[in-house]
Amino acid sequence: MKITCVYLCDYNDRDDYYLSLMPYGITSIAAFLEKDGHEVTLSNLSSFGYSKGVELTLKSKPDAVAISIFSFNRTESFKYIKELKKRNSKIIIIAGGQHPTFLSHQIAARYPEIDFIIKGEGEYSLKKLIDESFSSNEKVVSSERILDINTIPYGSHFSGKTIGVNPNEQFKYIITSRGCPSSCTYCSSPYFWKKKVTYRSPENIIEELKYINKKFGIIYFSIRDDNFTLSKKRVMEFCRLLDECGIYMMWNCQARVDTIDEEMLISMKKSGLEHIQFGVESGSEKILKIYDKHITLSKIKNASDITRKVGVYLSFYLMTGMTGETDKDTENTRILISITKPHDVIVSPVAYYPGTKIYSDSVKQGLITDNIWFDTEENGLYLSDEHVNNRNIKNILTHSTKVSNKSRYSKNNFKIHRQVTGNNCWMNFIIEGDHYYDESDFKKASGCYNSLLAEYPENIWGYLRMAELAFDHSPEQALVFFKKASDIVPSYYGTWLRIAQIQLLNKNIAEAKSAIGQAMKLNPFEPEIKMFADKISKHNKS
Ligand code: B12
Ligand code: SF4
Repeated sequence: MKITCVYLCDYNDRDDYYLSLMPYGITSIAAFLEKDGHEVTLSNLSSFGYSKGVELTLKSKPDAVAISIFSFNRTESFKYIKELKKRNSKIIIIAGGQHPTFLSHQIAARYPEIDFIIKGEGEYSLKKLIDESFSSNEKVVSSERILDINTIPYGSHFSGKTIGVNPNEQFKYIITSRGCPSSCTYCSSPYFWKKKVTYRSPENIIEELKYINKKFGIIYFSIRDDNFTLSKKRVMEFCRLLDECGIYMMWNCQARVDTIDEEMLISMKKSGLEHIQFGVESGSEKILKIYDKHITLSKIKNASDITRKVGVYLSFYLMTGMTGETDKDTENTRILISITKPHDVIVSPVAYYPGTKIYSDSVKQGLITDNIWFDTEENGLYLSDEHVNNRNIKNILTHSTKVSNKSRYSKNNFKIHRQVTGNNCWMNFIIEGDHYYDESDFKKASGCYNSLLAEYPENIWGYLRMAELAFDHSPEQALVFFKKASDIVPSYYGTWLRIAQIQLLNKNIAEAKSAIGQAMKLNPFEPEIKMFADKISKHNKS
């Protein structure tokens, strides 16, 4: 069967990096259906808008369209669905994802254009519908949890036709587990995954990393699990294998502050962890209790201290605008930032999402009804008014910038990092070298990167950093380093772009053209590559 797997964000958000990215779930569904023998197109229509998106979809003549809907892209998605059905009523439309899972019956009643709504984990339920040629009389289908997620292909393994998908960006976000045992009141994960966690094995994750490294030249990845550090045993084995396989990818992940310890963080850093994001949410115990977060300020401080001691960049997710939150609570968040010294913070206003306790409590109390999702086209529906949220966000961000400027890692920190991790940790050289680079102390930076290469001659990051250091004053030397980097990971587009730039500086037009052609082949989506390719072609003509 011909199936198109679709995602599109609101057209106004088309330039927002995160909103315009395809969610992992729909890529997983596409890879699964492809493995099952179907002709699948993976279609990210975010940059086209619903109307052009429909045109593009019709061109590939699908029998069925599977669309992933979140709350923030519901309006554009529903417009797309209506238009698609109007243009070709024979196409079967199946909707799934977080938003339809929790509002299935309301959506089914309002959108007769949708043939089926699948609640929960979609792979096998969708397969069943297809295998039965969509003969089910039930419009809303519930899914069973997949017990062994190692048996399904990972999203990046999809090899069919794509529209609007940049694999270099898309597939660097990976999911290694599904679900979370906690029950924070603002999050829909506990209801969606019923608090049951399923894990991919460390071997399975490493296989994906080797694959994306080789095929797409991805050298930095991001683990987006609800809480990657939930199982210490799994994390330790993952880090051991990643370290052992010698691909030297840098990475980041998100975690709860109560599920990390020093030993784990050391292993993570040694395997390439650069940056950890903790779900901290607030510096007020009162607000943390309202969120049912089950963490304390002392746990937050402890996790932050360990992170700074081991020498990984520390980042907090924070929220503001909870009902009952006062200026005193915001002040407590500022105090927490001063004490814990995160390198960066991300602050979001508390939003209603279906499937969260905050949402169902507000419905029960009669404060809102499910109609809010249909009566307004707003992407985000927030608990507090915009003015208060914006003021608090600005307040916290301004403070955090001041703190992070003062609390960058310094010489003393580096000494401790080396003591804690031991000498065999390549990330120490990177973090230390980058610090000196930012301070314009190029001699010291070069010392760090050189030491890295002396110990790890196959580490691409060492060559990339040395090349950047040499770029302005010694392009010839930079070229040597970039060429070495391209030998290690030939499919990384960034190296080819830089090689092209140096070749143009050296007036080697043919070499510049060849290198930019290579970069363009590897990543035709990158604006800088396109611009440079245009520049070279103009150069040729003149
Ligand atoms: C990873 C993640 C991200 C990553 C996404 C990276 C990527 N390329 O995937 C990043 C950091 C970019 C991100 C950003 C945002 N996120 Co986010 N994110 C998550 C998180 C933690 C995991 C999602 C995930 O991949 N899960 C694993 C996969 C396998 O599950 P899944 O996506 O749900 O897909 C399965 C099912 O839903 C279903 N399914 C999905 N689509 C379809 C379609 C069909 C046809 C069928 C049959 C089935 C089906 O089958 C899939 C496979 O089993 C969830 C929380 C959670 N636990 O789900 C929040 C979550 C999805 N994010 C959320 C939000 C709000 C956002 C942002 C808007 C935040 C912001 N303000 O910028 C942006 C939006 C970006 C985007 N395009 O999604 C909300 C969405 C709430 C809602 N109702 O809309 C969630 C649920 C967190 C929450 N608040 O509770 N996010
Ligand atoms: S916010 Fe994080 S820890 Fe809390 S329930 Fe959601 S995924 Fe789990």
